[in-house]
Amino acid sequence: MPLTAEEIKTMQQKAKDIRKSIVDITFTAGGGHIGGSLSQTDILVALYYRYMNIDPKNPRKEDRDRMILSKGHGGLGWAAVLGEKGYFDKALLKNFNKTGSPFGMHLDSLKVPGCDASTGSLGHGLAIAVGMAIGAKKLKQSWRTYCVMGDGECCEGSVWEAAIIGAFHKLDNLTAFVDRNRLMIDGPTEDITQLDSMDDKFKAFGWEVLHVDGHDFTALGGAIEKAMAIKDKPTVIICDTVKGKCVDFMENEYKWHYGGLDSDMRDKAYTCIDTYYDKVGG
Ligand SMILES: Cc1ncc(C[n+]2csc(CCOP(=O)(O)OP(=O)(O)O)c2C)c(N)n1
Repeated sequence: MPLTAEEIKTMQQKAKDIRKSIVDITFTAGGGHIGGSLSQTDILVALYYRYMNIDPKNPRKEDRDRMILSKGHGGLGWAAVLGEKGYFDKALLKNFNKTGSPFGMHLDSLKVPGCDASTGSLGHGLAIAVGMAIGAKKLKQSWRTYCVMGDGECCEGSVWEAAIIGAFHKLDNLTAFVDRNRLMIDGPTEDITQLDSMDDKFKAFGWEVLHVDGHDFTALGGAIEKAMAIKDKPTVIICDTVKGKCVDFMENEYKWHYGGLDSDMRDKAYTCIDTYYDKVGG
């Protein structure tokens, strides 16, 4: 069922709160992967606030849908989502990446409720997700596996090995996302190594490919629902996004892949987020 106007409004509000939380964590932690955390936010909000079968009070419930953040450096942004969803007390995020905190820069599945797999070394999440999806099929379980990758991450050959296996096993219970913000750690993806046409590449590997605006909840929701109905192959949703989304001095600047904020920059970032959501609602 398409998302209602009310659902979209709620998602915009959540995305706004989560983006502010990302700014806040980056400020208190003294630095973090803020650009990619801001680009992935709407994908995660759509999944966590509408589509995933989860219970934050029972994070290991057996029939839960699984989420692998393959671009593990987005852990800061993922923690903001998990905190907002109530997997743990949000106040814990004040100590993000500090000694004794459960949160390192990359989330640890043994320490962070809601984190199904520890990631950070790029190129491994899709293989983990493929394994989980094969497991669900073997156990005749109906839960789904979701995997969010970075576009720069797709330079890793292991992504494509996993893609081959996913298609071979006809994993229609697996939906992958590519956060296609077109920037990696040190510049534009197309200047460093050509990834276009990513659609054609995944198609050639036997995947269903959907391509959407990764900041448009209606489009994201439509694609996620379509993927659930596809039979006999996995789906990848390539999401056109903006690195640093909502913070004007970070948008499309690869230098904001990782950075720190002083209190002036933090306040400017809050203002940018407020201005954006005043326009789009939320
Ligand atoms: C195997 C591996 N090599 C290098 C790195 C260092 N690294 C961290 S983030 C990053 C760039 C990733 O770019 P992208 O996937 O596009 O991430 P996004 O723009 O979505 O943040 C790199 C090279 C790593 N984490 N793992």
